[in-house]
Parts: sequence; C-alpha cells; structure tokens
Amino acid sequence: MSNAVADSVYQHLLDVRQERGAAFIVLIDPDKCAVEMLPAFTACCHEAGIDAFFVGGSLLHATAFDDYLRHLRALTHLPLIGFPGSLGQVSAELDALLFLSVISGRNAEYLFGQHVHAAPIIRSLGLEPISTGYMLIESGRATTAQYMSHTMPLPRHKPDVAAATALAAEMVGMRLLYADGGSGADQTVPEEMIAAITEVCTVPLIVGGGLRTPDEVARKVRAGAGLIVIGTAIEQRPDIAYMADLAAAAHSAVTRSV
Ligand code: 1GP
Repeated sequence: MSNAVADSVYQHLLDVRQERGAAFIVLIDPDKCAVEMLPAFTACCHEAGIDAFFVGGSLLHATAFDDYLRHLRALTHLPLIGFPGSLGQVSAELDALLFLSVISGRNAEYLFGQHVHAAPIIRSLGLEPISTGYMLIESGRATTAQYMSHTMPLPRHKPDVAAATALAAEMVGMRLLYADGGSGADQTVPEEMIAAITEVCTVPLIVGGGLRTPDEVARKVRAGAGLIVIGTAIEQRPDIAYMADLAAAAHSAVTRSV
C-alpha cells in the first residue's frame, strides 16, 4: 500500500479521499488485459498517479485468477481490491475485497446469498472485506452486470429512490456505496443522483460506468463522488497523458461538502 500509516485498505481509501479530493481507481478486467500487457499497463498507471486497482468482472473467462494476481502484485505497490462478479474471484492474492450487495435489485442471491458462501472463505484467507452497497443505475442499453445479476437497474431519473436506497445501506452498516452505470455504459450516473445520495449519506460514494473524459470525472467529484472508477476507457486508450488527466481531474476537483 502506498500509505504506510493506513492500517487497512479501507482506511487508505478514506485517507486518499481526504488528502486528494477523490480517489482515482483503475478497474482491471483480466479477460481484457492479458498478463503480457500488465508491465506496460501498470507502469502507465503509476506514472499517471492512480490510487488503487479494482480487479474483477461480471463475466470472467480468465482461468488461473490467482496466478494473474501474483503477476500483478509483483508489478505494483498499490492496493489490489477485488471487485468480484462471482465467488470464483475471491483470492488470497488480493489486499481487500468489495463485499458487494446489489441493493438496487431484489435478487436475494446477490443481496445476501453468495455472501454466505463467501464469508468463511474470506475469513480463512485473511482477506479484508469492505461491505459495499452496490447500485446499478440505468445507463442506456442493458449492461452485463444487469443481465448477470438478474436485476433491474435504478431508474436514472429517480435520484430520490437512489438516495433512499443508499441511506438504507448506510443504516444497515455498509461502509461504501457504489453507483455504477455498468462497464462501458452509454450514459454516466447523473450528477443530480450523486448529489442526492451524498446529501443524505456520510459513507464514501464510488462512481463508475462509462466515464471517458476528465471533465466528466470532475463533474462527478464536484457532485459528491469520493472515489472514481474507470476501466473501459483506459483499456481502449492506455496512454499516460490521458490517464494522468483523468487522475488529476479526480484529485483536483473539489468534492461537494455534505
Ligand atoms: C464497471 O464501474 C466500472 O463496473 C467501470 O466502468 O468500464 O465503463 O469504466 P467502465
């Protein structure tokens, strides 16, 4: 971990948010970034000043997930945080794991089903679970996450419903919230919705899905996002200047105080 003072990945994320405005996180989907591409890709991420990696995907074809993570670990000092689409993505090679509940949906399996299977494994591996209320937000076309989780996304023009959902998650004790348009989303999470959520919630909000420009990133942070996640746009354009501009937008925009 980059911050020697933080005694957990969660604390590290809080510290980054406090110190830099918002954390900038790159999502690596092992199906889309082959092991051979990792040295150049991670070097680019370091140079650009990113804060952590999420690793995972809704539909992971890659075998040998542990091996993949070992390669990645050898290349970076940054936290590797699991963003699991399934039980097969729980690995001892991670530093922490988003313990996701799909709170925008009513599929019990993704609200509290897979969790029962995962919990003893997470404990025995000594992994840090970070409970996360995950909200899929309507973003144009149906996304893989929506299809795979058998859930309907939250309507994008209903910020009040999103805020109430997020508040319930905070009251239950979840430590992060995640508003996600889904990978490669046509439309990003609306600023009005981000503002409505952060108006009533105090736990940090992650925003991702379809983000492509520094201006979009800055607008999400100004609306209240505490952590920004980008995968697809960086996979498609892995150059240092572009990544650095995205990271700078997350770090320099002033988070709306709640
Ligand atoms: C997807 O929020 C992440 O779950 C990142 O989305 O791949 O569109 O950047 P993108």
